[in-house]
Amino acid sequence: MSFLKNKKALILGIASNRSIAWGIAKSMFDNGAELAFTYQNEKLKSRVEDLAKECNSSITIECDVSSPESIIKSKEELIKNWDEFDILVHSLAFAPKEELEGDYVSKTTKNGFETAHNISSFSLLELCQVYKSMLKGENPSVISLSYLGAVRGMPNYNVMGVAKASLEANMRYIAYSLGKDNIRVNCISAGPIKTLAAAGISDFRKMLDYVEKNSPLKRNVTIKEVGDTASFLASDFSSGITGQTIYVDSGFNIIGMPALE
Ligand code: NAD
Ligand code: 0WE
Repeated sequence: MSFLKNKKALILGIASNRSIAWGIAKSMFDNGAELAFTYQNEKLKSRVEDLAKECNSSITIECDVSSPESIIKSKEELIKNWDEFDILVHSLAFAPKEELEGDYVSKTTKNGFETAHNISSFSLLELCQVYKSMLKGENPSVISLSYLGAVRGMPNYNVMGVAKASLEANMRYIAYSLGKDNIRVNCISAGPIKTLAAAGISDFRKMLDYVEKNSPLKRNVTIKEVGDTASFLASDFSSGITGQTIYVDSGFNIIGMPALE
């Protein structure tokens, strides 16, 4: 299939071949899109270059969303390769590690709250502000990644849950604003997946087991499944969809009670 033929996608958020952004890149490439990638810092550069090669891409650009200058520089680099593009994938989040364990009220700091919101939510708006003038295809699409902790209380997810609630509301306001430019903006709320961002999170294995036991599909989701949904949201097949949070979570978000046996 090549329903993304003639579309160009900029992918932010690859840290390894387990990254959700890599599942998205692979799916979009397999469906015919042309890709460009950003990496957060020098440490991730060669890894992203190697993965870009697997998608026949040599466009890899540094972009640290904590720095407004870095975002602007990334656009100046991209424009050397592309006049315009169709798809922007925002697959990144960060909160200081200490904030992702223990009791929310006791442990959350002003600095942790600010960092989580800046990196995980505000960055989506800033990227849209900077890249809006280049998002000029037939049906441009912006996609971000969220998690159920945005709308439900969860152990340990803490300030990241509040930042994801902000991300989802931010996504809706950006969708409202950019609709007149025919740019669609949506989130995918993914179930838990063992990526670098999940490494070292205490009890992550228990969360995967809980989803396997209690979700309607009785299993966890893969980065390929998240990637294929992102391909749909990037494609002309979803041209009437904007401002939505789509769950790719084996149906876990709909359950009312854990399995009884
Ligand atoms: P990952 O560690 O592979 O990716 C996180 C990415 O964020 C990394 O590439 C990292 O470089 C990037 N990043 C962090 N701070 C940055 C900054 N200042 N500037 C630029 N990039 C920065 O982990 P992942 O699980 O693939 O996470 C991708 C997205 O998916 C995140 O938004 C995460 O919240 C979301 N998500 C993850 C899960 C899960 O269980 N893994 C579930 C639902 C949603
Ligand atoms: O969004 C996430 C994780 C995002 C994340 C991960 C880290 C780990 C390393 C943000 N910041 C950091 N900071 C670090 O220093 N997920 C949806 C995965 C995740 O993380 C959890 C989860 C789940 C699920 C943390 C606690 C509880 C559940």
